[in-house]
Amino acid sequence: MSIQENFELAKKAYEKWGINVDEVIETLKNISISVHCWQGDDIGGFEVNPKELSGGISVTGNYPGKATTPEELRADLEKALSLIPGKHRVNLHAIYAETNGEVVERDRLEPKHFENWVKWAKENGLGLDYNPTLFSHPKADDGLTLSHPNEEIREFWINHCIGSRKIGEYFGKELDTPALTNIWIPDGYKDIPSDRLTPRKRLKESLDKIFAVEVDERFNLDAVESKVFGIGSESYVVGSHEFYLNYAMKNNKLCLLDTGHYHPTETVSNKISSMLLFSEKLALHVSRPVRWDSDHVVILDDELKEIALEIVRNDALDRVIIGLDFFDASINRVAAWTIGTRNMIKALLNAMLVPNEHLKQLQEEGNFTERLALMEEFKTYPFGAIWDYYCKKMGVPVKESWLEEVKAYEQEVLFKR
Ligand code: RNT
Ligand code: ZN
Repeated sequence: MSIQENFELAKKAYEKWGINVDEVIETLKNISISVHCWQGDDIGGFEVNPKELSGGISVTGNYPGKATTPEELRADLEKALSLIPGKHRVNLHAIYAETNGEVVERDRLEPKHFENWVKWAKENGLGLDYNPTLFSHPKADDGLTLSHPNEEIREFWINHCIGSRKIGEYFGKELDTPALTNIWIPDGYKDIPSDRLTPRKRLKESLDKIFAVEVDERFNLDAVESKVFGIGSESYVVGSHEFYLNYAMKNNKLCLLDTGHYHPTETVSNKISSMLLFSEKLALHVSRPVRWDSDHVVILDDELKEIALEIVRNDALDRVIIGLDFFDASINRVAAWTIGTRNMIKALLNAMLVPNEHLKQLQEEGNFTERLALMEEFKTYPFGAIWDYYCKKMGVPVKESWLEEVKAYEQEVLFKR
């Protein structure tokens, strides 16, 4: 049976439940995922004197072919994006600035250092998002940045974050879609602190200074990302969930929830509705923690499906900014992007192909038997047939055929590096 025939049959099955498949496809087309550039080069970046990755995060593996120049990284991203249906965004970090061989300290970075990225984004119809880089730097060697006891160090990072918001604003203006500028810091202690309050007070003051600078919200949105622990900050993280949740609420900033940054039995899917009741917008870093915040490639697992369901059933597609955050150097990096991003889109499609209103109603009526029965039955509805049709319609490879393109690219480009 052809893709079209399979699609027609599947469509009928969904239509029985009042799901308008054509509408679902139109909606899906307009959802942009923010694809993180750092999967392409193991969070290396292009600084003139690059420092080893620090900040308690880690990339393992040495699969050949990683991008070592901006041109290579953009080419690899283009390849991956050509295998992913829809129009998306690319998420940059400050270390991906292009300074023409000149050493430019991070607190001196300006929009001009990202001109090539913006030009490329325009050519490819992409939006851009941004992150200041507060790790892999001598001034972050103590494991403290915005909360550092030394004022000069704090000032350096404050200025870096202020400059970053302006770079975000520049992206938003140039590309006609607001950039999300997300602040994540590694600050914390390996061992039990004797004072938890003082570093948090300093972080609060630093953030106040960063956000005191006026940046146009039409072009740049500010987010803050919490964490529960990192390598070397096992006992205490300054920017904890409660810290940023309160900070964001009081100061009208976005909270960014990373799926690897909570206790193992705590899920982001269960937090989304609570966040949406109190904030207009919410940002996500969709990742896959395996035993710890390991940043594995996102797979179509129960939690990913549940996250997508929460966004869709709460009618929040335009309120949740979906970004990805994983880095695996043990497999082909273009494939990693493709697998993870296609899965995020698949999860959203799956969520739209569920009779969400009917299931809500059953719950309201206390009919938990039917709620469970239908939720389970829908797991084996022919959602793959709709996905295949969608890929075909969007002009990207259907099913696993994208793998052939990655293999060819590997032979022709990646292995020759
Ligand atoms: C680290 C955070 C952070 C980084 C990226 C590179 O635990 O998740 O978002 O992964 O900024
Ligand atoms: Zn993250």
